[in-house]
Amino acid sequence: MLIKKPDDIRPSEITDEPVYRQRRRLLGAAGLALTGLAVGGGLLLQRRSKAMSKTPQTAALALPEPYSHYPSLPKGPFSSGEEPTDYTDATRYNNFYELGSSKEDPARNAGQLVTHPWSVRVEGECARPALYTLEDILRPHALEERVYRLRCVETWAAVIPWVGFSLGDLLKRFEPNSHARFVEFETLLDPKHLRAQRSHLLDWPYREGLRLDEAMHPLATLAVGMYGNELPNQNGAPLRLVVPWKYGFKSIKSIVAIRFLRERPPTTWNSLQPDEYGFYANVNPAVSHPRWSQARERRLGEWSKRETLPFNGYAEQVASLYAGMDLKRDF
Ligand SMILES: Nc1nc2c(c(=O)[nH]1)N[C@H]1C(S)=C(S)[C@@H](COP(=O)(O)O)O[C@H]1N2
Ligand SMILES: [Mo]
Repeated sequence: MLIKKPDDIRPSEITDEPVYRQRRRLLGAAGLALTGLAVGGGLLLQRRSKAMSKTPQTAALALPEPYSHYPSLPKGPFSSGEEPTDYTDATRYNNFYELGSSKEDPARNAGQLVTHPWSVRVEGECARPALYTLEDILRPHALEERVYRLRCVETWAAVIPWVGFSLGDLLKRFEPNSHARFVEFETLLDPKHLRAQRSHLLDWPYREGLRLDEAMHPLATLAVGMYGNELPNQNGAPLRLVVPWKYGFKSIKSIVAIRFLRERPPTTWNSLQPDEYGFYANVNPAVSHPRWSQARERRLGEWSKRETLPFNGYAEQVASLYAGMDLKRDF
C-alpha cells in the first residue's frame, strides 16, 4: 500500500505534544468505555475523540501556556477548591454557535471572531447610556481569579478558573434608574466573519437576560480571561458573562450590548423552545429537560457521573433570590 491509512500514522507525527497526550488520554478512556466502566459516555466520547483527531489541521489559533498573562491574581469570592477542568478540554469542547454548531467547531473557527477594536453599547433605563470602549469598561475593575463550576443544560459540566470581576460593579457605574428591572445582553453580530451567522441556525444576534437583582449578585461575573490568560475566542473573547448557578446558555459570550429594561426581554434559547429552555434556567436536578434528565452530569475529562446540585451547588448564595417562586413553573 502506498497510501498510509490514517490509523497507520502515529498521532505524534501529526499533532503537537499536548494534543497528542490529550488524544492518548481519550483513547485510554475509550478502552474503559468498552469494558463497560463508563456507561452512557458513548456520545461524548465519540464527539471528543473526533474533535481531537481533527485538531491538527483545524486548531486555528494557538493558545498560550496557562497563567502566561495573569500569573497570580487574588482568588475571588465563593471560589471552588475543586480541581479545574483540563485547559485543553475547556478550550476545545465548546458551545459557541456563532463559530459553528458542533463542540469542536468553536476552537477550529476561532479565527473568525474579530475582537479588536471592541466596544460595548449601554442603553435603556440608566443615567449613563453610551458606547464604551472595552478599555473604558475594564479600567476601574480589579481582576480576580474565580474558580466556578459550569453546568451545560446538555449535562456536561466543568470547573473553570475565570479571570474577571462582579458584573454588578460594572452595572452600578451606568446608574440604572428605578424603572430598570431586567438587564439584556447581546453578542456580536458580524456575518461577514462569523460564517454561521449567514445561516438561520439561531435568531442572531444571540441574546440573554437576567433580572436586575440576579445581575447584581456578587457571583454574577464578567470574565475577560481563564486559566490565567485572556479569554480564547472560542470561550467568548473579549468579554463574557459567567452565571455559575444557571445553565451555561445564560453565560453569553462576546458581549457588545448591555441594556437596562422595564420588562423581561426575549432571549435566544427561551424564544426558540420555551418549554425546553426557561428564562431563569437555574440549575435544578428536579426539573428534567424534555430530552434528558438533569439529575446527573458528567465533568469533561471524567467518566463517571456526579449528582447535579440545586443551583449548581450555589444554593446557599443565591436561593434567596427566588424566595416565593415556584421553580418548577418558573424554570
Ligand atoms: N454568544 C453565545 N454565547 C454562548 C453560547 C453560544 O452559542 N453563543 N453557548 C452557551 C452555552 S450553551 C454554554 S454551555 C456556554 C459554554 O461556554 P464554554 O464553551 O466557554 O464552556 O456558553 C454559552 N454562551
Ligand atoms: Mo450549554
